Parts: sequence; C-alpha cells; structure tokens
Amino acid sequence: MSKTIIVSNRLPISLQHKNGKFEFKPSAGGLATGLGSIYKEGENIWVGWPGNDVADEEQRNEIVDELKKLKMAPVFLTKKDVELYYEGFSNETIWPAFHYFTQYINYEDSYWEAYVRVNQKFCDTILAKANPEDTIWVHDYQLLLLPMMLRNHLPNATIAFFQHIPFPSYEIIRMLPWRKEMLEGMVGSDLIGFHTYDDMRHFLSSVGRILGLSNESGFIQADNRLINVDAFPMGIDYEKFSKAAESKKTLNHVKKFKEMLGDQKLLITIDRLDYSKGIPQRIKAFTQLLEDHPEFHGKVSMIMVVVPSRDKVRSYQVLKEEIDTLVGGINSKFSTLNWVPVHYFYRSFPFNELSAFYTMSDIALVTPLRDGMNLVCKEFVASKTHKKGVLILSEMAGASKELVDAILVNPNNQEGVVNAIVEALSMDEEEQELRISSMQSSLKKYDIFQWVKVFMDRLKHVKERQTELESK
Ligand code: GDG
Repeated sequence: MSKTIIVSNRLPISLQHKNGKFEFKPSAGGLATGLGSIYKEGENIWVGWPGNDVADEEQRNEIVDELKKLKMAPVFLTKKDVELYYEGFSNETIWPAFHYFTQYINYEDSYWEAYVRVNQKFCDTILAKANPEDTIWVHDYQLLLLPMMLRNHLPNATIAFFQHIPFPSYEIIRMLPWRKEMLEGMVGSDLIGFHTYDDMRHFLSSVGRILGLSNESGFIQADNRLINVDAFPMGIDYEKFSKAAESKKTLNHVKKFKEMLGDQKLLITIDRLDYSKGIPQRIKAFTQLLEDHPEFHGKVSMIMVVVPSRDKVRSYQVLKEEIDTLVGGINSKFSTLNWVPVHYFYRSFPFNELSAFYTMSDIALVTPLRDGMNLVCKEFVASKTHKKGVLILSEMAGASKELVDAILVNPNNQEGVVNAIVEALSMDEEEQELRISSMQSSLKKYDIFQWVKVFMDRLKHVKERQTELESK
C-alpha cells in the first residue's frame, strides 16, 4: 500500500536537552495542525530536522525510536550543516533574494555545497522509508533540490512541493549563480504550489527563460512528465482562534491586561525578527503619527511583539539594534508617567496571551515589506468574534490578495501608513463590522484543513492526468 510522506526542514516538534536527557516539545504552528490530519494516519510519516544537535550515536538511536512512535523520522544535522545550509544558504542567500533584499544576499560556494549535501541527506532518509508509489509532499525553500533528487530514484512516486515564501521576479532569480540547479530541483515535482498568483507567474517565467520549459495554463511538459504549477493561498485554523477568543483563559488575560493598560486604543503588531517584516518603518510611522497628532497622546499605544529569530545572522543582529534604538527614541520622546507609546516585547508568548492580544486590540498593523502570505493578519481577523476591529495590511503581503476589506497600505509610504492609522482610529463600528464579517467569511471557508484538502485533491488529479497521457 502506498503512503504519504511530509517533508520539511523542521519536524513539528522540537528536541530539547534537559539535564543530559532529551524531550520533545510539540509545535502548535498552523502547518503542523493542518498536516496533522495527514501524517498521523495509517503508515504516513513526517521527515525533518528535530532542531537540535545530537552527536552521540546511542542517543540518536534512542531519538529515532521515540520519534517513530510519533510517526516522525529525523534527519540529523551537524553544527556545520546548520551553519552553512540553514543559517547560510537558506537564510543568507535564498531568504534575502526571494524577499527582494538583494543587498543582503551572501554568495558563498561553501553555503551552496552544504545546501546540496543536506538536501541529499534528506533524500537518503526518505529513500530508506519510501516505496516506489508513495506520495511525498516537500515544504519550502530549504529543500528546493529535493524533488528532483527523489524523482531520480523514484520515477513513479507522486511528488509535490509548496513554497511558503514569495517567488521573486526572473530579474532576481537570474542573479543567483545556482539558479538553474535550483529550478531543476523544483521541477522534479508533479505539483508546485505558491501562496499567490504573482509568485506562480514569476516561477513560470523563470522556468521558461532559464530552463527553456514553456507552460500552458500552468501545466509544464518536461521529460514526458506533466507538472502543474498553481496558487494555493494558505489558511489558518480559524476555529482555534475564534474559540480561543471567547475562552475563559483568554478572557482572564484580557481583563488583567486591560486593567494594567487603562482605557486607551490599542494597536497590535506581531512578527518574527526579520527585515522583511518592515518593523523599523512601522515604528517610524507610529512616531510620525504622534508627532502630527498630539490629540492621540495618552490615548493610543502599540503592543509590539518581536519573536527572536535567526539571531546568529549578522543582518538580524543589526536589525535588532535598530529596533531597540527606535523604540527607545519614541518612548523617551513621548512617554509620560502614566502612558508609554510602545510596549515592546522581544520574546514569544503562550498561545492564550497571544489570543488575548488579538482579542483586546482595536487595530492590527501588519506592514511587511514582503511576505509570502502572513498568518498574523488572518489570526487577528479570526479572533474578532465581536466583529470590532480594523486590519491595516501591507499590499506586499500575500494575504492582501484575499483580505481586500482591510485598509491596504504601501509600507514604504510612511504618510500613507499614518493616514491609515488615523482612518482606523476613527472608523465607525458599522463599517468595522462589515469589513471584519466579510473577511471572516472567506477565512472560515478557506481554512488550513481546506487548504490541505484542495492541494491533495489537485495532486491526485495531476497524477491521474499524467497516467491518462501516458496510456495514449
Ligand atoms: C512563513 C512566511 C507565511 C508569532 N508570535 C507568537 C506566535 N506567533 C505565530 C503567529 C503565526 C506565526 O507565528 C507567524 O506566521 P507568519 O505567517 O506571520 O510568518 P512567518 O513565520 O514568516 O512564516 C509567511 C508562513 O510561512 C506560512 O506559509 O505566511 O509569509 O514568511 O501563526 O501566531 N505564536 C505564539 N506566541 C507568539 O508570541 N504562540
């Protein structure tokens, strides 16, 4: 019988060392939840890196056995692998390039060599588990080479790839010395998915110009194989957020937080530390708002959660310092003894506290300079069970293609963002309700479970079409 193998850089757990022992902490992320309905069934498994270095052979074997019970198979990475493949090629080469931050691209042959080597490690782990007719769904930019590596060994397998970050214009892709190999890796798949139509068009254009493969309505004919490319905008676990917003746990936090903050309008911003998220630009816009509108002093404040991320990469350390300085600047300029403009947290929060932030905030300010999708804005909307609240959303986030009832802004236009905040602060409740309800109805319908279903149904359809063509 054939099975399905999910593959991602990280397993949906993290391995933590405690007093010489290890333990597993499950991930509560949206992808882990959505794909849970797949890998937990039958013989299916999830393959990925457990997120920690394990040098001891005996301990590795123990981890393999423990993970087997959770239906997972680990790919162990050495410290050097993590440094060169993950922090290096994935996060210092692909990430900046694909988010249009060409000034941060690091062109390092040693990074590329490690990227090839680690993609091969993933391939070897999968080959040890896979049957020729299995379905393998590979996730994200750390594993672009894997689909073709697998295809070379498993010509009849059903292989899919989904990219969670943007796919940039050909003008960016052509800058990368390894562009041909990267695209060749991806086209080992039967189905390739992106969050948006624009990402899909960019990919097809690069495949046409670099690999010479043309397409007809998103179908590429390569080496007698048919490859389908399309947009599958990822949803969230809608019910989880809407239920949490009315749960006792969340409401207790809301009550406690509101008592501390007093009666004022709240803006929420939540991101991983990343230059693609436009955090400094957002603080500058909020600073301008307070400079231009003294009537808001003491009446509006921003809760800014920045989740630590990639802190070994130099550009992220520089960004952190810039944010610290900007927050110091705005708070020292405007704070009074009973009001602070920006409540800045450089850490992550437990789920119900995050839910409380969404629930109690009047406005979400989601202004990335580039984002594949952005789930924070969707989670904010899902948490507004009382229908009050305003979403300000960057046109550069994939989510802006769906959430057209948000106030859409260009994050590089500071004046525009300031005006959007003023508009949001003065929006009447009727309009808030109309906009939130409309966004909620599409998010509810197209949630993470529907996303998985639509993607898997399409994969099946593509495979059937291939079989039909082969038999002609
Ligand atoms: C990549 C792409 C694409 C954040 N702070 C806390 C916390 N979070 C959770 C949020 C949300 C997730 O982290 C962040 O997801 P995003 O989509 O906003 O951003 P990336 O991490 O950059 O994700 C992105 C995504 O992949 C999926 O394809 O949308 O474009 O860049 O779910 O809730 N969770 C908790 N505490 C926090 O403090 N518990």
